[in-house]
Amino acid sequence: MNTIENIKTQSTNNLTAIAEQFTFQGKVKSIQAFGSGNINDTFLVTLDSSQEQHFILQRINTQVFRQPHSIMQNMCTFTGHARKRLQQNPLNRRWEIPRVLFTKDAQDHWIDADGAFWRAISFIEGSQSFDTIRDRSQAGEVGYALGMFHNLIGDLPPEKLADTLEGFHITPRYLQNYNEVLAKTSVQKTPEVNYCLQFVSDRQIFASILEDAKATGKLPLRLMHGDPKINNVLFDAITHQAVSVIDLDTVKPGLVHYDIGDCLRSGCNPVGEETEDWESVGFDTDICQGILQGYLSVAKAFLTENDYAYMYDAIRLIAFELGLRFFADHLAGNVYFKVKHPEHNLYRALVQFALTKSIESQESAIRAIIQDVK
Ligand code: ADP
Ligand code: GN1
Ligand code: MG
Repeated sequence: MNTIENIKTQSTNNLTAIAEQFTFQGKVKSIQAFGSGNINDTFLVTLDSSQEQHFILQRINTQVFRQPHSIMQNMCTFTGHARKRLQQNPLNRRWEIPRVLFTKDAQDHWIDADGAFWRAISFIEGSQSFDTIRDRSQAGEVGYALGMFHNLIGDLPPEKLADTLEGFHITPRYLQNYNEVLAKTSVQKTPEVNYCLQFVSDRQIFASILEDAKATGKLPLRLMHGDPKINNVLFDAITHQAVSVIDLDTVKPGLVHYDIGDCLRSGCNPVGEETEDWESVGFDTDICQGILQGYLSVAKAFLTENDYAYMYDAIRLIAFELGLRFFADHLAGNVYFKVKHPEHNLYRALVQFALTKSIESQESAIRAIIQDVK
């Protein structure tokens, strides 16, 4: 099982030796586990240095990202491009692009004695991330952050970036994988499992809505972030403005709708995706309006009529898709997402399905918001 305990096996000595590969000035003072990601392992390295005092060290989960070199390639291409854009046209507010840090022998990664793949990125000082949105103004900032990200990547041709995670957000592929898992697993039919089985079965046809729109040319292939859940947006600790979008492993060709859906499904769930009280889960339309207003303050310029037409479906689909991914992983024995206990992915699935239901029950209100803000 992919438990947090068996992932965090790295001894402090080993971690220090790995961090030192990326350290040019000062000594490594401390290393602490950081963040709450479901895939990679993240550490904050503190240096005894008068210059940069921190950096982020990450072990890439190579069971998920099979070609970690192409992730680093994409990250260097995107960050270089965005930095150039900002130098040419500076913004009138703080905005940071994380820098890839290199090793002493000029590599963008380090492979340790056990074959694990490590990389380092600059730390955005004076910033913080949140698992839930606390008010309308923060919602606007989250939307602005996604819009700024799409704006900065929008003039990079999609073919400049590699596909770092084949099948990511292709909902019919997740459905196919789910059906394969079901066929080879003897499922213990608890009431919760039965509920999930029925929930997925009722939405089989809907699953292909964005892929069909892509295939028929209604939605163009663009570059996307892939994982803009709200804790991947950093806020200035003093001004509370959004200052960066991080977690760039899934920046690759795709649909901006995957990002819009993911940002809204994570931002508009005030109890957060890790709650075990799935009956309290609901989609907050006020936050939705705030996020969309912030997003469109930057993104209006590059969105088409069709883009707006598929926004509601994107919100519904990405919540459903994540529930399906969690549920399939539960059935498969927790092989993809890190878990804290054996039922963790089942609970997460129930949360996303409750959110999907809440989205479906507010379809007209959400469609009206999209019309209103566009
Ligand atoms: P994961 O893939 O595990 O989600 P992230 O790259 O999102 O990893 O990092 C986990 C957390 O660490 C983030 O939510 C954020 O709080 C913090 N973090 C990551 N990168 C940076 C950075 N460059 N500067 C400041 N904080 C960061
Ligand atoms: C994973 O790594 P993290 O926690 O930022 C997942 C996302 C999910 C998210 C749900 C590569 O993101 O797709 O939306 O968990 N990332 C990958 O919390 O699968
Ligand atoms: Mg993250």
